[in-house]
Amino acid sequence: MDRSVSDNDGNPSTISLPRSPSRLSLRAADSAIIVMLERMIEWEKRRNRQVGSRRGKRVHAPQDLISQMRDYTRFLAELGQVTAETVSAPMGEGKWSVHDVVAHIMAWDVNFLETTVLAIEAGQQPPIAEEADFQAFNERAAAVGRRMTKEHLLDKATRARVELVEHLQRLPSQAFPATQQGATTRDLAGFLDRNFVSHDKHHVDQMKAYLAAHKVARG
Ligand code: NI
Repeated sequence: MDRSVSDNDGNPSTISLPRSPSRLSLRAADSAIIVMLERMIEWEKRRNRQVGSRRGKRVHAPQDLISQMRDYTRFLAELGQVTAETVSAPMGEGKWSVHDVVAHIMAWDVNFLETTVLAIEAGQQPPIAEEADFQAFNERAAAVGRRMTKEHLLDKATRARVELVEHLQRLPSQAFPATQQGATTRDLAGFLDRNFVSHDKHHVDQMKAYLAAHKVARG
């Protein structure tokens, strides 16, 4: 027997509803949807592979972003080897300490997981703010951090980043380039690049420069 005929006749996945169109036309509709979904998935994959410039706007592969976000925990592990004195000393006149910056990044990790990632995971479309570095929030984060020992802070900061990364990994790939609804919204991938990958790099470069200059103080 011809295979295609047997597939058409006996496919158990054929949906039969009362007063539905014929089985054949339902199957045709199913196939059309499957073809369309396959095209969308292919398009999505191609788009995600493109890391670079498109009309001046960078397009990011979610897995690259997530793995770069995970890399931050390696820096935190290195800080375990630095004395608490070096970590808690201001990096310059009137500047934050390494301790403050770690508390700052941790606060954004926790905030972003709670306000945005968990909501997307639950099928909602939370607004993604364009700018996430607010003075009051940052002051509060630094103050909270100063109540913790270096070890406690590094432990909490590491857990916060690991948890954020784990939740991001659970999101479907289509959550990343999708523009979320809201007045001042951006796509999740662009947001992760600016407010996590680039933000991490900005602060880690600062902290590494400071630590390199204070190598003598390493314990
Ligand atoms: Ni910052």
